[in-house]
Amino acid sequence: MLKQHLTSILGVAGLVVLGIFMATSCQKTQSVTAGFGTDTASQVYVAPGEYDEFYAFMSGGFSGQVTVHGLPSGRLLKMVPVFSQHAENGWGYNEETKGMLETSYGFVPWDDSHHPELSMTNGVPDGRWLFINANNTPRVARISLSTFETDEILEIPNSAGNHGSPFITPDSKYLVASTRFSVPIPQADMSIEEYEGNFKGTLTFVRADEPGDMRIAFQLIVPGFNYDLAHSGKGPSDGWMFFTSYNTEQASTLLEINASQNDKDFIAAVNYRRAEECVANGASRQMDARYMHNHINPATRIAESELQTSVTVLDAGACSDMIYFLPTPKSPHGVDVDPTGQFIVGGGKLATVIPVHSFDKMIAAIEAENFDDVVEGIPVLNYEAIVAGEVQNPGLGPLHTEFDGRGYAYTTAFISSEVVKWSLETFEVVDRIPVYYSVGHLMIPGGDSQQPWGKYLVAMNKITKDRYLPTGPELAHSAQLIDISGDKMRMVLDFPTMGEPHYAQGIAAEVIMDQQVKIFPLEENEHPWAAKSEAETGVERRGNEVHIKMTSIRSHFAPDNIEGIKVGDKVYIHVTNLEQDWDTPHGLAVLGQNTAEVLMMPGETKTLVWEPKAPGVYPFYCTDFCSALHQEMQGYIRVSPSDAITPLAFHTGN
Ligand code: K7E
Ligand code: CUA
Repeated sequence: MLKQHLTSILGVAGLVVLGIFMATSCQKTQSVTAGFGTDTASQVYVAPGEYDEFYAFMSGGFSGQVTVHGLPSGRLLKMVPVFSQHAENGWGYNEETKGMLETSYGFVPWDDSHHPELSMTNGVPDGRWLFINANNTPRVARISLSTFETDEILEIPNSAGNHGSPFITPDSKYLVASTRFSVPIPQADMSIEEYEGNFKGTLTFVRADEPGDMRIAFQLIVPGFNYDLAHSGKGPSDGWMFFTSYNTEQASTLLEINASQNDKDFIAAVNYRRAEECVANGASRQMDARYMHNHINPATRIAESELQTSVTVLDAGACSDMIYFLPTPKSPHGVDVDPTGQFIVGGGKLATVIPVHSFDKMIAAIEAENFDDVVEGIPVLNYEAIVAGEVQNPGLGPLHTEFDGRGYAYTTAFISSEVVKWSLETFEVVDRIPVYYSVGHLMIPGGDSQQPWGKYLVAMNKITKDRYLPTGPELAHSAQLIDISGDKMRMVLDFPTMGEPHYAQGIAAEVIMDQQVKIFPLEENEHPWAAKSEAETGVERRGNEVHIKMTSIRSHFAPDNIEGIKVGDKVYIHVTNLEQDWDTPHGLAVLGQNTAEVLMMPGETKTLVWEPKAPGVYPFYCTDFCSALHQEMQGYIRVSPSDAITPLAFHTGN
């Protein structure tokens, strides 16, 4: 993304300018750090044993995952695997979770995740779920905030680069997914030169409020621009969704120049209740499409994948009064709606101002049919008629805006490496603070909702340079915590992050800390190979497949001595963790296995597949230091030649 941003925002000449700018920025570090005193230190200090006030969910960017940090300390609490295999707990490696990474393209072990999004009730983050997008192979995922585990992934068909996603409505009914790249829809072998008019974009509305049952309500087929980001309306603008677009030039090559021609691109304003009506009235059509829906069955805790074969599409021209283009300077990136729902802020990355559209004026312009143009059946509203104001001197390269709930907006400026604070009343900049360096998104807990917790702001920077001890060519990305509780912003902490966090979301810890699942009740475990007591353990041969039903409890496995396995066998070791105490996982690993460990939470069954290659005696052991006798938690499996007649035998104890 950095490279995209750099080239798209700056072009080659601009990169040179940025280089000079960064050199000067770097010199500022000294004076800034010099201003830190004990007040600042105590503000972010969370004493041993104490809890942070906020959870921050940071996207893992090209790691494909999500990390959870505490604020204000910045401490890393957890990494939640989502779109990428994660050897630490076997996510995407073991039999139970492999299915979560199935797509219409087959098994995909990686993705690039940008935007975490908390579920909301009445426009306020409610702590039920976190959603996140996969950019490369278009998907959206649901993470439960009771288990901090991914339990559902839906692929998005007719999309290519699921960037503008998964922004959610105030009631969590829908999340959206807009395609960054326009492509032929349906896909077709076509000359790239035939882009204009033939390539299309899609804006997808996914039903999100029923866990385990995410599904596509409808997809809008829209002109072949690049759709970038989105945000839902709220309050008066509830029922509308706003999507930025760039490359309204419909260029297919050298976009840094060719997609930077128009002074204004568009924010697409979609009245999705009108879209619902059109679908209900039969204006939509069913289209063949292949996409996967994966979810973890809560009873077995095994991923179930289902290929979907049809999607409801609605051509923008087939539904009047549904979609309007708001002209917005220039190649806008973020679109953010203030807590009152009245102002729609465009992050025009090549613009010299921050355009702020008024929702009321937009409605008035629609009613007055104050249109400048019609593009592929979509009215383009008159800019002067809808703009509430333009923030002057907002910094160079404005990208993203969040809000404090006290009448101020905060916008990141990528090129000038700063956060600017401006008034939603006067549209004047009231404060600015340098950040280090090249900030992308920013996050205020609840800062895109109707009720921000307007105490802290996290700037997520693309370039780290001299902020930490150097670690070779690749440096950790840098997040910076800014206190926004007073008139003046104050930088209070740097903390490194994983992958490349684009966006993040935050929520008061008290909203979710008491809903945590501590164990999975054994009696509710419906895994077909669960052993709910040591009496239920055993070994079963089915031709070349051997299934071992094993249990783990501090501090032994049962069985822990197994014989009768042969070279050429495919051995499924199903381990049920019999513990029913919080924070007592066990792990399992076997010498020479070609996969990751499995890590079983209390009450859960996980399956490790092992195909022994040569005769011998193979130890296995518990990988998670679970008790004083953890190091005793081990066993042996004897492997005989393929033609041996070693009988199947297993035991624990003598
Ligand atoms: Cu990097 Cu939201 Cu993908 Cu902006 S995005 S920074
Ligand atoms: Cu079980 Cu270590």
